[in-house]
Amino acid sequence: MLVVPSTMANEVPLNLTPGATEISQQVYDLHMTIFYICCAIGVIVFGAMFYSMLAHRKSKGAVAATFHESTKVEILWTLIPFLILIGMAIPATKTLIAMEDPSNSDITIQVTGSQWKWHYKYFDQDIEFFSLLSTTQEQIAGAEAKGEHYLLEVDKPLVIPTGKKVRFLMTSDDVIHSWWVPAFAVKKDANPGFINEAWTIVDEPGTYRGQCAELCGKDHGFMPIVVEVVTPEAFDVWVAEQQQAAADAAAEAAASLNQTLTMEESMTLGEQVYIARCAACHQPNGAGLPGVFPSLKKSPYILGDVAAHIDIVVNGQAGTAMQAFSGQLTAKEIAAVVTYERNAWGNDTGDLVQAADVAGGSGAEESAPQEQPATNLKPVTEAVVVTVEDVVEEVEEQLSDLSMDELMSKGEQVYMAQCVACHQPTGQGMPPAFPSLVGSPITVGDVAAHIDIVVKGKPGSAMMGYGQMLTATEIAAVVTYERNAWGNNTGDAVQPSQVHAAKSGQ
Ligand SMILES: [Cu+2]
Repeated sequence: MLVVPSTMANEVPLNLTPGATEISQQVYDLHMTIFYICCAIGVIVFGAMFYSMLAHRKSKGAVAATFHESTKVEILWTLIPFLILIGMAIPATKTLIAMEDPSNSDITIQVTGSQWKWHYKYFDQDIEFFSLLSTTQEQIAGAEAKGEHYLLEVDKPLVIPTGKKVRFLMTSDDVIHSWWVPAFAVKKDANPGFINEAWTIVDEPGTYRGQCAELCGKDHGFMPIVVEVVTPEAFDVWVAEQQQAAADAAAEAAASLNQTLTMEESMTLGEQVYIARCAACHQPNGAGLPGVFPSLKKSPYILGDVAAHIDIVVNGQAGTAMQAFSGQLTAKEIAAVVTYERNAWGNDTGDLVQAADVAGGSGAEESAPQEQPATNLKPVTEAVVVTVEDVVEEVEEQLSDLSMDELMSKGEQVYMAQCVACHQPTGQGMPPAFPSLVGSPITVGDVAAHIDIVVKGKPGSAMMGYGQMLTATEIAAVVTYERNAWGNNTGDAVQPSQVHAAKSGQ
């Protein structure tokens, strides 16, 4: 083990541990047998070497033997290693065969690795759940003291009974992971598209910990394994509880479809879900890790169509790391996290999504009336926020004229943040979906029309209205940038006051 938590360091000597199962004991014994054989060979070979060098040294008058090609010696030095290898292969093969024999198991559990969590499914008990790291972000960031089981604790451990043969079927949803619990001597690769088998019988009740042992990406070190081994009676109780909990959850999920959460309730639940499920990639502040995990701040996915946003959370996005969360989260949780994303970090859309919007999927007709009051509310909520900073800002904007250089550098920033995904860094777009801005009638034509399309968007196209998202200065800058970059060279410097007129006319 490369990484031994400091609290465990004194319990873990440099040697393998015997583990907690018969198989792990066999593996340990095998390891020790081979180790002793190696020691014996080392002692004999080095002993013979040093004895020969000392006893037959030149200063004692030793004369080298002159014999050549001794058949006897050649047979001996072939036969002895051969016998040693056979002697090692017999117990090793026995142990390996025993490890690879999952027959006559009492319980079968499918273990699916995914970036970056484990999914357990009990075949006969009809139980399945995800097991996620439960170490807090504060501990990881060093803002809090690290707990005893730092990075080796999960929200929902795997539970198995003592004395029963448990068969594991390992597979993966994405890349290769490896399910490793040292105390069971189980370490098996989980490959997408394949099923590997392993098994264990544990006699000692207790908590056993392990880790993913195959480098599987960014959070490889954050998908630990915890197995609770309990008595068969306690296991039966646990199974009954889980089945009851699953039934309750199903009933609650059904009930939640008719339930309407307030914005506050939705934001609180949404934040919890976001931090647990989304923050690893999109970051706690929504900024993502651009280039790999897109920012959710003022992103077109978030500020655009609600149904499309829900769809991407429910079904994932093919060809990207964005997973489908439909099997992992309830409709209520998805609704809350979508609401959270649409209102956190300055997104402030005012959209409140309910579980019914998510469960429908096809519920476009259901979500339509939902959206109506939400959009009606928007100017109210925004007006409250707007008065404080934005008015001051806009007054300032109207007073100050910006230089061409200032407009161009700010405009480039805004363009790279807001426009580049569709219109591309070179302004060439991706025709026909996203038109080129190089020499286009919009960017070299009438300035007022250009401002108008940026402020209000273009109905029937993917072009959104940026009037609510960007300040007048930002819009002025980006319009200036578009009119002068990539050889457009119109020489037009658009001032915030020009945009302000268009924005207030909205
Ligand atoms: Cu992994």
